[in-house]
Amino acid sequence: MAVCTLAVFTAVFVCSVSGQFPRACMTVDGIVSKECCPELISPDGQNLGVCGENASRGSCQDLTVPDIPHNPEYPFTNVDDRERWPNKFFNRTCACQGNFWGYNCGECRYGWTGESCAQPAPPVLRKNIQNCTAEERRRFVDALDQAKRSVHPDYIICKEHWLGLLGPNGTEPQVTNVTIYDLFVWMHYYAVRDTLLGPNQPWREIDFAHEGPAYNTWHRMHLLWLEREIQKMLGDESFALHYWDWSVGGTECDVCTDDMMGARHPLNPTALSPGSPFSRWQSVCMSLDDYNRLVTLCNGTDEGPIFRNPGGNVDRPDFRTLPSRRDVGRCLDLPLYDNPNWTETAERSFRNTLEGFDHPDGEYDPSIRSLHNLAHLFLNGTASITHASANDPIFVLLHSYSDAIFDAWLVLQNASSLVSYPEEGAPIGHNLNSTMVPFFPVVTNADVFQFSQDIGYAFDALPERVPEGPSQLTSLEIFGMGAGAFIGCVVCVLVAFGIARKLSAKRWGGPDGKGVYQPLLKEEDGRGRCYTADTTVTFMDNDVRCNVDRR
Ligand SMILES: [Cu+2]
Repeated sequence: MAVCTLAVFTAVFVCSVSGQFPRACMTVDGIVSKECCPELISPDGQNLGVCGENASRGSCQDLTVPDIPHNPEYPFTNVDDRERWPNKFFNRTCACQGNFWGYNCGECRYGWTGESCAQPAPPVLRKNIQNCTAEERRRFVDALDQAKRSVHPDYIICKEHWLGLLGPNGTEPQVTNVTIYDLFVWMHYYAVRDTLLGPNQPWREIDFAHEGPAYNTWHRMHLLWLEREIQKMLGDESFALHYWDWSVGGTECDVCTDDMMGARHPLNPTALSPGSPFSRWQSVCMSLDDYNRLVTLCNGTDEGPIFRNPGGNVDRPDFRTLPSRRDVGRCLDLPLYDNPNWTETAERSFRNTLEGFDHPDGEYDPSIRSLHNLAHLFLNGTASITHASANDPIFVLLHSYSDAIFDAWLVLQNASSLVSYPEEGAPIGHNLNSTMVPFFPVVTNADVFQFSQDIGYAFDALPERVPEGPSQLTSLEIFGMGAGAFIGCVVCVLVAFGIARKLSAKRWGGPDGKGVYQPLLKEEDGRGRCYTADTTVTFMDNDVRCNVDRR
């Protein structure tokens, strides 16, 4: 039921109501009928019918999200409006055909373009912001700033969590406008927030975006969403987010400069420099405790400036240094995507290690915060508060790099299938085919467990495994290794010479006889996508070239 009454709200919510949905569906009729199937109007003003039906784009159909068994950490049923997302709100939505997509089938699926969405889209290129020109950085900063100021044309948020989504008289949906960037922040808060069992009775053991297998897929979708919204805002399909390689900064936030994410304020160590537009940004969705106390939701109002004090946490020296390249390399070596019990205590889990609850080599340690978690905590401010972290625009760059590590892992571990991604038993919302809260139209975790280039973007470079570096060794060890290597080489040459003489008719091959070069996955699949670790990707106008380096 989308319409709650006081009688219904007793000890347990039967129908808490909130979410981010198309403006077109948040009418009294839409909310009561639980149907969200808006008409599609073409750019030249033609009415293409409900879900673009007249143009064979889609049709209005039942959407029943299955109740996939999740782990018992969340013990309730029908208490939280995010369960079986988005069925508590809508159970009839547009089902789009082929590669059409969107709440009214007005867009293409990620990775596709063209009038009939039949052409593979050339991946947009996400670059290391340190390698961007001054002009590229300016464009990126301006785009974020514009998104912070532009009201979202199509989506609105509900500003009440329960009783009275339709207002006191049942005739006035309690919804409000939100800017594009603030909706990005709100979605993160909404996925993270507690279940509200009653005034000041939050159930905290729930998080649809963290501490489970969906960590990577959820944040990937979150960034994809923002990237596309900015593309639409700018009218530029080639716009790409960038990333911050946080594995090289050591004790410095090297993107905290006024031409990137904002320098430190000269007089206030926890504020942003007035030379950055981000110093004028206001945070939203900060007051989680108040929302819990009042049983309400973040309504998108301003709650003070962003604060940040990179490396400045004097109480926690272990949070004063960023993760290292070696840490990234070690986590890329973990072959399993995730491991039971698929939470923040999972051991030898690539996901849990990248998320930062394990040591970089995969060993679980409740006291450790590494990789992604450490990068957040290093920033020591708004970006370190889970439910509010997306307010600091550095979140975009930080997660974009986490996503690059995920992509590198997919390539390196030859993860062409969903190996070790649980189909059930993960925390609520984290199973493979669970719909991700609060994306609408619905997207499952499986939908984005793919190579980035299959869903429309690529990175200028992927993080790599790091061999044990000579910097870790003493000079005596280096000398010893050098001498050993020399002797080893001499022995090898002699042995090889002997074998070559014996087998002079045979070509040098790998154990399977096919040669030593083995692509991890197919090199190209007809869409111009490049998969192997030894591949460099060149972007030329609308063309992608794969150059395979056969070392
Ligand atoms: Cu997050």
